Amino acid sequence: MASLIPSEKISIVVEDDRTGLSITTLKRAIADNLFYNQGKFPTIASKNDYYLALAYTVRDRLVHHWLNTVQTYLKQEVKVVCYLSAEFLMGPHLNNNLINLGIESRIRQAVEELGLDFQELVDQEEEPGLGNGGLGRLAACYLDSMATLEIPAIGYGIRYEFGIFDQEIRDGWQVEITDKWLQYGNPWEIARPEYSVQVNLGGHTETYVDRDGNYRVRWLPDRVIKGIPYDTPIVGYQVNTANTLRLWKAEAIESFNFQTFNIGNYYGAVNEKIYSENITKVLYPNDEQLQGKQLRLEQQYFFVSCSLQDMIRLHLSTGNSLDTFDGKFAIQLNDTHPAIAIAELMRLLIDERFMDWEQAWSITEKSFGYTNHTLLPEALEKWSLELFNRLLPRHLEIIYEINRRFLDRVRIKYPQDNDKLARLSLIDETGARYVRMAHLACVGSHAINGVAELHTHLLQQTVLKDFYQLFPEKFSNKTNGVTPRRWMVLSNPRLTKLICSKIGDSWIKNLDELRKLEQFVDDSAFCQQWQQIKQEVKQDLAIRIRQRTGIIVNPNSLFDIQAKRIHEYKRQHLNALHIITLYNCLKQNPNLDVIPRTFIFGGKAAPGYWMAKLMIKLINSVGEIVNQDPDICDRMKVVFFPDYNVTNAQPIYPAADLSEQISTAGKEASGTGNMKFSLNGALTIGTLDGANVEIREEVGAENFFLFGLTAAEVQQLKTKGYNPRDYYNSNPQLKAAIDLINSGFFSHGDTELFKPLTESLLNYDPYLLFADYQSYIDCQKKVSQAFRDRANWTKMSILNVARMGKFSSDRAIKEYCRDIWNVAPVPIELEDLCPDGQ
Ligand code: 7GP
Repeated sequence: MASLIPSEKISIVVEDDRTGLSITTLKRAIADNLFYNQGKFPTIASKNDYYLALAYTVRDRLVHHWLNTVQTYLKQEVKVVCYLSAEFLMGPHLNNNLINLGIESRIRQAVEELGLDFQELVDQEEEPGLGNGGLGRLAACYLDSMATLEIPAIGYGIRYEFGIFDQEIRDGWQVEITDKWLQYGNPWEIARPEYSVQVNLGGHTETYVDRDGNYRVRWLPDRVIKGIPYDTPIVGYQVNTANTLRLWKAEAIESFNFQTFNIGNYYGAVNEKIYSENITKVLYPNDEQLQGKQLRLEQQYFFVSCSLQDMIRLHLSTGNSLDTFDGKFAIQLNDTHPAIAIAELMRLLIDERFMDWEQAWSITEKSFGYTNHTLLPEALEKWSLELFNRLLPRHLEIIYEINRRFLDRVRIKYPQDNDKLARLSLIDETGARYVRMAHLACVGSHAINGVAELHTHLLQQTVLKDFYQLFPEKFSNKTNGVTPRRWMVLSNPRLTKLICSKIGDSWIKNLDELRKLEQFVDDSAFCQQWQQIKQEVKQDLAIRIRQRTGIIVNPNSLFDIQAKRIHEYKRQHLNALHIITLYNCLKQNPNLDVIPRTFIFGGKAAPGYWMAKLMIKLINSVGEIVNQDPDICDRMKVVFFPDYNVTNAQPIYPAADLSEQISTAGKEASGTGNMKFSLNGALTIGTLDGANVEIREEVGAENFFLFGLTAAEVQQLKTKGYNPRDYYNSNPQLKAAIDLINSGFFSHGDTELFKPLTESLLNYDPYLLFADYQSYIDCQKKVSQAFRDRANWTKMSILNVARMGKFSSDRAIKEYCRDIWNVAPVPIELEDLCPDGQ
């Protein structure tokens, strides 16, 4: 007799709650995690409990990728990129992981079917703000690209307990609030105390003779600290690869020093613990400004030593000898912050593994690459010999020896050129004596790179000129890039959808394919959709602005945005001078027909950088007057969006019409915000600085608003003798703007408040605002004119996006792999979870 129900109709698939992807399973997994991980009934669960339950549900679904990746690397003994960086500005993980795993829509559906608001849960995540700005965010984009390109990589850094401070604006001033990002737990990391290492500090060295009669050195430290690794998976976009971000936390060797404890010195014992844990307590919130603090050098040495010991452990664990170390690791120094790694690897190989100097040096040089991120002299790291010797006595000896051998070679190449020797030396002896970290990085690396064509060129002609003459073959350029996954797919879903509907989705992994959009610039329906999307995201941002600042802005106005760290060289105050100039014009001529603009600023100032903080106050003070002036009638609004970070940046880039990239030419190494804006369809007003030069080359001069002096002209003007007061005296508009500030008009009559800023401009103006002022004002007029023709503006916007292929971090990483690291992709196969069928 035939069965009542055909058998194929009753086949039931039971999915594992940890891996299954059906909506039913996902819902059950979230409920399960809520109950068993959070220990909560739905009735009393907070939003954060739900967020954590969701995060664990997603994490479960990537563990498989992660473990297989690690296993494959170990089994195949592949060469691994070790990206050493004091900063990784990752941004929130949840959404990014969903996109890269390709499970966003399912998860959203499951969450919504549970009666929860998906966005509300996403908003619960405290972003790991373990970086200041460009340098840290670049490291994060590179991790995404390496995983996506299936490049074996480990990001090594510091697990700061407090990341970059949260910014509040009170009475127009920046106020810093501690970033307690770990307070409600971090579901993305796994502690690996079993791989802890010890790091020494202080003390002294002594020589001894080993059994074979060789002279050796040992370091007798006076402090020993434990480094504990915390691992976070970095999932590639639609590949099986999940690489590792390994961040180190400092702890005392023993939780309590029992000897001290037993003799009754309880506080002394606890103090030692506190002292050790201090090392990874807080991120230094300065970008491009050296602080020279002992704790900072301790941080640098701590994470570098932990990471190198970890690499050696990994290498030896596969049965290899250290002779082949450089064939298995490509170590990239993200600026000089980890440059002490060069001396540390030498120490580990020579003192601890008894290798001879020549072999150790050959391995070291072949392993390291060094990326420079700034030409600003105040950012070039140097450490006083006194501090260095006190903290790292053995490393100072090694650096002296590296220097002795290096200068011997220089002497042969340039006989009797003592100036050259002094300029190249790893030790600065021009005044008080210092170790020059950039010099250590150059001598100890086989590759040195800048981050944009102009920047690399200037490096070779200025700060690293002598090194370039000595080793031209070490130098190359690697123009920065940004990941289109976070900075387009995640931040701008509407535009992503439109683009995919026209050219498919392969551009997400191969950004050059955006070129295919060019064929639609004359398709009026497409242009209309493009414009419509810009309008919608501007509306979204307008709502956020109102929520955060109370300011009501008009989404039809031109959104003119400058979002980046606040710094004199980035010239947010030049932008402010334009705003004041426009304001003066409107006051003089109230019926002037102008394009309504919303000026939006975002960015943090280093807490100790007084001038940058005053720039924030100026912007807010100008806003306070302009936004409420009835004569202006909503034709101008000035907004300072507080707490600019990755989370807040995501809705900002897509909403820009105009991107402000107005640094003094020759000062911005590359910029990456410039790329994110342009990728999202903003047009750029910018100088020929950093990667602006290459962006303009790619999008076409006719689609870029250029102004200002070139780097060469800046140099000439400075050499000739620059007098900002001449510009002030001869330019009535400029004079009116400065005078209005000085009159106390923006400061409730206080004529002193902004004096430090205006006086600095009038007397020094180190970043040549006055020299570029008129050119900037004229260019802004062209912007306004161009915005009147919306159809043409939209075309320019489309062409900007279509021509951004070069600025994918995938392109940049491929160049690093080919020219510096010599590593190749390693595809990951997902093995069965239970290979033996258990
Ligand atoms: C930044 C540069 O200012 C920026 O132009 C570049 O795009 C970015 O690095 C990535 O390369 N530098 C820093 O963030 C920084 O802190 C000091 O530099 C070493």
